[in-house]
Amino acid sequence: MNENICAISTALGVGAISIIRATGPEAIEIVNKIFKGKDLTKVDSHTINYGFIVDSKEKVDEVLVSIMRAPRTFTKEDMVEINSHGGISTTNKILELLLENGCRLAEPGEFTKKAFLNGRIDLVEAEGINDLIISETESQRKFAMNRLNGNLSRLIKDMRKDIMELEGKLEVAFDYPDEIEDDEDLTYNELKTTMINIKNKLTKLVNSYKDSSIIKDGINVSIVGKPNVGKSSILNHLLDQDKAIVTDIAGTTRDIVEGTLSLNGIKINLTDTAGIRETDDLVESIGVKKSLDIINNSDLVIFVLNNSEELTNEELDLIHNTSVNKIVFINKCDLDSKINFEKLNNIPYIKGNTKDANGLDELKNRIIEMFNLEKINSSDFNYISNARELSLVKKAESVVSESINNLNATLPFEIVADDLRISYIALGEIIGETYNEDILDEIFSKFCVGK
Ligand SMILES: Nc1nc2c(ncn2[C@@H]2O[C@H](COP(=O)(O)OP(=O)(O)OP(=O)(O)O)[C@@H](O)[C@H]2O)c(=O)[nH]1
Ligand SMILES: [Mg+2]
Repeated sequence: MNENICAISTALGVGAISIIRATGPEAIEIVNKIFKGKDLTKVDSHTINYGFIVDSKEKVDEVLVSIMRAPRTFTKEDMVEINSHGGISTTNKILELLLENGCRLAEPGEFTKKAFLNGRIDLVEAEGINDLIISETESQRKFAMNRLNGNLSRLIKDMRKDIMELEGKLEVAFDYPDEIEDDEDLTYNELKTTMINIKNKLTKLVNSYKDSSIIKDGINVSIVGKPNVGKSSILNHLLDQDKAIVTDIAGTTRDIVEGTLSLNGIKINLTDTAGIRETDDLVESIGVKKSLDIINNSDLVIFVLNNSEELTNEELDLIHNTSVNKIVFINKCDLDSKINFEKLNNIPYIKGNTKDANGLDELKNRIIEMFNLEKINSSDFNYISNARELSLVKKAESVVSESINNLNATLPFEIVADDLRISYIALGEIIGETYNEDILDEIFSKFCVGK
């Protein structure tokens, strides 16, 4: 923990500025050894200092060095940030000098790990930092900021406080049963109400996991149908770019074509597929197999039909036999229709054409409705975000449910209190009140080096 670590914190490449960071009890002394300018060991905390990084006497770069002394820093240890000119060789050279002078190369996320171990942030907030760094959409950013701001941590801490109080009351009741009658506050009903309240909050968190996966990973949408119905044209329109090749030759798309768009701030991972048909062409048949596989890995399938051709049994079978969410898009509605709509058997459809971009807004709105994207985007973003948190919240939820049952069954207060303690510990694990090294390693290994 007390080691001095360093890393390049900006992306390594050609850029105006790079930041090389160091933290630890001797971080300032180490940087001072390779700095020509003021004596950094004597400057005030939270100052930016102009000078040069030097190797023996040779100037390596002209830099600005931020000095931040413990404990008012990200890691709660002394911290130095060197703003150098960007570029691969200068940045690497400065890192090399820090390594030669006593720093060790930081592991991924090690700065944040120090911040956690030194009690500056909890685990939920730490994960929020990484979520923020990797966020691509507006809702991913809001979601990450909510964690980083400590809103989810507060919710969990409040629940733990309620559980602790409840446990205290139950223990009093167990130790001094006579006092129950005298103490108006301590009635079964009140205890039960508090426990049900906690249980409801936990259930809400468990249910939030679905929405948080949508925010974090986006929605996988595939565009599927016979050759030449206009799948690639639809992809290009939705992405607003000419990503996939469009021709009037059936079998143009042979491999998948992917792109992303944002709907209500949520990432939509769109996949255009090879038109599905029987074919002797080896390459095309592999593409067709891929198309069929993709259907089952999608959150939503857009089945495209050609308005100017009759519906085939293969198309109907595919639509009816697909169990994932689906939207039927009848394309080429600028042409005369040959579709027998009755055969669709009440499956809802959208009519449109890509020539005038008709029906595509309706298609987007249907996706927004189907996945409740408006609600997700206007919610409080107090969601749990990964399998670790989900399993711990589920554990707490089931134990609280169990203790409500035990209270109903008038089991001894001691048993109810024991169960509540288990839920208290499980919630504590989410914020890192208790942890083991493996869990920390797993969490921080996903971070960038230098964060
Ligand atoms: N009239 C009309 N033609 C369209 C429409 N949408 C696409 N097309 C034309 O239909 C042909 C096939 O379009 P694509 O988008 O390549 O069709 P696809 O389904 O991707 O075809 P494959 O990749 O072969 O499976 C092209 O000539 C398009 O210009 C439409 O709404 N109306
Ligand atoms: Mg195509």
